[in-house]
Amino acid sequence: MRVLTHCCAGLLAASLLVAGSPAAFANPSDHSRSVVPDSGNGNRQEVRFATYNASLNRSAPGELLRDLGTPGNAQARAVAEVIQINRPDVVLLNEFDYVPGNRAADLFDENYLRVGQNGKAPLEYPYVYTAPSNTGVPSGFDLNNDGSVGGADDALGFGAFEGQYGMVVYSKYPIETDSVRTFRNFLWKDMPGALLPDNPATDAQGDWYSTDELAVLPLSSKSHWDVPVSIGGRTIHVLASHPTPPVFDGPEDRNGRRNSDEIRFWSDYVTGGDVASYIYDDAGAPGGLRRGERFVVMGDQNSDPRDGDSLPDSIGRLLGNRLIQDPLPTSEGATEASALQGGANADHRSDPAQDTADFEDREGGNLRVDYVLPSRSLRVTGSGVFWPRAGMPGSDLTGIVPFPTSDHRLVHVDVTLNGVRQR
Ligand SMILES: [Ca+2]
Ligand SMILES: [Ca+2]
Ligand SMILES: [Ca+2]
Ligand SMILES: [Ca+2]
Repeated sequence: MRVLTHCCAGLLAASLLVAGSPAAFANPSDHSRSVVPDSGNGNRQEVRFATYNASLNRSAPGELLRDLGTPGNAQARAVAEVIQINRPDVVLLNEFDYVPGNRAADLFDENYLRVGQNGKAPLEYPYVYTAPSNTGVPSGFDLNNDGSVGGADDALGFGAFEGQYGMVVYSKYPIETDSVRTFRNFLWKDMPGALLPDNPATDAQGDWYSTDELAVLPLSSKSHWDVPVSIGGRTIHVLASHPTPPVFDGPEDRNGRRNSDEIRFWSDYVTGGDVASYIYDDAGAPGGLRRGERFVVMGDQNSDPRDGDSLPDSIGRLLGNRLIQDPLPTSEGATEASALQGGANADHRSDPAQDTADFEDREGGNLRVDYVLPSRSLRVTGSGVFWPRAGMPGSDLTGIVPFPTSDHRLVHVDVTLNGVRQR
């Protein structure tokens, strides 16, 4: 199943869940990342960041709420087990339908993450952030130029209903809710050099979208969020998004072009200064990150560095930003799957060990699309993709079509912070 990924932007809708102690670790692998006394000032703290396109999207409004309302949904249980095995401190879930009032996000926490799945230790995330998505919001225009107005393809972001394919951040550390910035409403046309698509049937250039359409069309197919997380007195900006897949369009490549610019947004944002001066958030505040801020770009970017259908250099521009480091997470399962599944995988140029999604293999093949990219100011101590080889523990959770969890795999990166305040 090639699941679409389009996501959101929006109102500040973080909620503080049950105020359990973030330090109440319940698993040996958690202890390995707990506070360690440092020889100098303060302490050393290891923090695991993860991104996971969990495919917890449904085909109609209300369905996810119903599935998460009880602890018995098989897919949600398997997704929670994957998270409990990997035990991230901060995790972004893509393809998680947004329900106003954070209801779906809260139910997944309460009925799944806080319940030990299949013998795994429960997880407590006292902090969660989610917000509305552009997916499924009617634009009022014929954005796909098929002669009629309405439906998933004419929405501000592809989606059958408002909030479909949304996203959510769970954190063991406090989210600085008052400082969250969202970029759901930033207009695509306001990005300098925007790759606006062309209608090949007309002489005019860059005219796939009319002036009236460009006046309402956001850059973000879902949303772009800057979610600051406070860890021992240090702030790390979690930069979350889910650019549109670069497919499901025509020769004009409107989705490929939007995908590329959605990724470029974060490169400009972390560069800051004049490069980011065109950016404005949903509250009207201009600009990008200040120099020296720590950050982690996370999410399903729907772009492989060398394979697949995204525009050349889409993810490459982000990976090549001198402020960003790429820990190159890998798994043994991805290498095995590429060889076993063959087809398009045989012609791929990217190292199959870095693939993070198991897509169809006739034309597309498996790709690296899910990323955790820390700022160079953070010290990386580990990384990985949760994709066990067939028959190994956990392989029943990744599986093959039809997937028990998702066609994507959880990606994690560990960083060490020095000189943090003891909690
Ligand atoms: Ca249409
Ligand atoms: Ca034209
Ligand atoms: Ca495949
Ligand atoms: Ca591949």
